[in-house]
Order: sequence, then structure tokens, then C-alpha cells
Amino acid sequence: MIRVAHFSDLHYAGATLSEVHRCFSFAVATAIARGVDCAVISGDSTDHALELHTPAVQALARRLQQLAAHCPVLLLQGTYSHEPPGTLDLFRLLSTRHPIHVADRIEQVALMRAGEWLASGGWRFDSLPEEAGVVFSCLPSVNKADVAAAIDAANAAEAVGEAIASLLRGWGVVNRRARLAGLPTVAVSHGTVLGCFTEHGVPMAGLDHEFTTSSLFSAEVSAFMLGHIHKHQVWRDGTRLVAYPGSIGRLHYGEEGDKGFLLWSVDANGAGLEFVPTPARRMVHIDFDAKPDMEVVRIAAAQAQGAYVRVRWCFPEEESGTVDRAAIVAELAGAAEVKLEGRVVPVVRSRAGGISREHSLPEKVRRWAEATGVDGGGLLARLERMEAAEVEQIVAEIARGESGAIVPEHGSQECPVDDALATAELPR
Ligand SMILES: [Mn+2]
Repeated sequence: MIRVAHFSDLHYAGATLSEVHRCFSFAVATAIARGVDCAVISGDSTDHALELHTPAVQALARRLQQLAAHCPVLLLQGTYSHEPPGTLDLFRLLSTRHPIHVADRIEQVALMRAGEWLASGGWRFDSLPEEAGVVFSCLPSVNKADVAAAIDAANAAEAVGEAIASLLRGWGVVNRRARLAGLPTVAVSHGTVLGCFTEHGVPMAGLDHEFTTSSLFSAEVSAFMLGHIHKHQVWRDGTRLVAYPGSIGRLHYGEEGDKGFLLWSVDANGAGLEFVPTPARRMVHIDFDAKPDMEVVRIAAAQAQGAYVRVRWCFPEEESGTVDRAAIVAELAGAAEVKLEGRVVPVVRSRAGGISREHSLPEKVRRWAEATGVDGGGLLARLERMEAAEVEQIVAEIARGESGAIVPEHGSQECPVDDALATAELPR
């Protein structure tokens, strides 16, 4: 049995540094204290291309060094936009007590009994290395654009899914042999499982996802360690498990649930895991589709103590007055950070802003006329007449062409009122 610490989606960068470094530092220290035998980072160690002198690069390198002082480390290539190809190469150069292996191609890697990494020459081992202690199968992030360039572009997403399914089955042959030989087996990848949930609670449906749970289980590993999706989730097939730890820290407003990492125990027959929460920041968002309601802000302030708070509002331009930003900030004095995002909807885009808040039809017409800058007097007079007079009376007036009546040009006598409105001279 081997114990593996599995971290993912660290997203080190300048803007995320305080959050992710606090969480990853906690995770690394905890994993070491718990005596793990090996550590895996399943992609997106960085958030975007970073310059060498930035504090985020140093902070990440320091933690990797701390980790590799304790046990062998496997780093998997994540999404290219987060982790440009070559980013991880730098960490191969760290001088550490235990080796760091960077998996940036499709391969199998054995963690040898002596604690060294030994990679397959091709995409899998032809025969299991003697002295192999654990067999890892590594599938870095798949660049769909590469696949699209190589094959029929329109079906690239589905083709990727099919190619991955056959790759995983191909690994299955080797992994079955490894398990029969009593070895723990692990797969590490970075991608989306069909039907999984994002950190915002949105289910990932459709055909353009890399994995299905059945394709993952066909790799025949005891533990499938995934990255990419920032929400922790687990799938089980008997004693074998597939899991995302989720991101190490909380990166966006609206992310649900705890953040953390996984402590796996893996043997030839199956795996167990423990989710360890990190001290991720709390984020509270208060959204208004009108001006901020100070009473709501006041109530939210109690749960916003120490949290990162975002207040968002939105109101139509024709509503005069401004929002008292200072009052909102004062109300949320106990928050770690307050972000104010106000949006004023311009009249041209609101068309008839505020109309839904008026109760009577004449008020709505008046509001519409104001918002669109027209003289609504004629319409209001006709509306009043429509409400007061009998239908027959109005029809008779129109038929006689009396002054004040609206005469439809192509009028149907069946529905004079509608036609009257339709042909009235409305500004566009
Ligand atoms: Mn990510």
C-alpha cells in the first residue's frame, strides 16, 4: 500500500498568490506531517505564463522543493493557457532529496522501489520494469487544436474522446498485469469527465469532454487522480476510485463547497481517499438588480466578517441619484476585502427602463414615453378613451372618422383597438 498526496489546480500567479500560497503551504505541511510516500500535482500549477522573477514562481518552487525533500513528486502538464508548455521544465532542475518527475507527454512511469522515477519509452511499458513499486499512467492535458489540425476538425472533440478511450483501454492491459503482480496502480490526467459538476454547480454535459467514467475505469487502475475541474468529486467502481481534489484555493466568487486536497491510500486491489480541506478564503457575493438595498447589506454584513465580499448592482440611467459607496464599505467594515461593482444601464439599451415597476397602464405608457423621449400625450388620451368608453362606441367613432378617433389605414373592423394601436405613429 502506498499513500499519495494529490493536489491540483494550484493556479499560482501574482493575483492569486496570497490565497493559493496559504492553501498550498498548509496542504504541503499537512501531507508531510501525515507521512505520505509520494505527491502528485495533476495540472495547472500556474495560472498563466509567469516571468521568472515574480514572487509566485519563487513561492511555488519553494513549496515543490519542500515537498520533494520529503518524497518523490510527479507534476503533470495542465491546460496550456494556464501552464504554457515548458513551464514545468524549470522544476526538473530543482536540486531535491527525492526526484521530481514532469509528465508532459503520454507515458507510463514507474516509481521504483529505490524511490526513482522510470518512464516508459513509448506511451506504455512493453514489460513492467523489475523493481517497480507503483505504476503511474500519465495523460497530460489534451490540446484539441492539435487533434483538429491532424484530423477532421469538425469532429475533433469527439475524436479526442475516442482516442483517449482506446488509450485508456491500452493502459488497462499493462495495469491488469501490474495489479496481478501485486502493484498499486495510479493514473493521472487533466480534463473533464462527462456529467461532472463545476465549482459553480453547473453540470458538464455534451460530447466535447475528454472522459466518461466508463472510459476512466477501463484503464484498470486502483486510483484515477484527476485535475482541471475545481470542485472535489469522486466516482467509485467497486474498490476503485476516480476523483478530483478540486482547486487548492478559492479563486472566484460563487464557488461552492470546501477547497482542499486528497490523501489517497492505494494498493493492487483498490484505493481509499480522504479529503483534507485547506484554509481557503470565504467569498460572499451580494447581487442587486437595482440599487443596493442597505438593509440587505446590513444583514449580510454579519456573515461577511473576515470574508471577501463583492457587492454588485445595476440600475437604469434615467433613475437619478448615485449609490453611496462609502456607506456600503462602512457597513462591511469587518470584511477582509470589499469589491464594489456598479453598473448603470444606458437608456438606449434599457429601451423602456423602469416600466415594469409601474402599476397602471397609463403610468407604464408615461414611463415609456419618458425613457424613449417622445410626447406620449396623444397615446395617453386614446388610452383613457379606450378604458372609459364602450367598445361599440369607439368602433362607431372610428367608422364615422370623428375627430380624435384613430382611423386604421388597413383596418379590420373586427379588432379596431389593436389596429388603432398598431398604426398609431409610434416613434422607433
Ligand atoms: Mn484549473
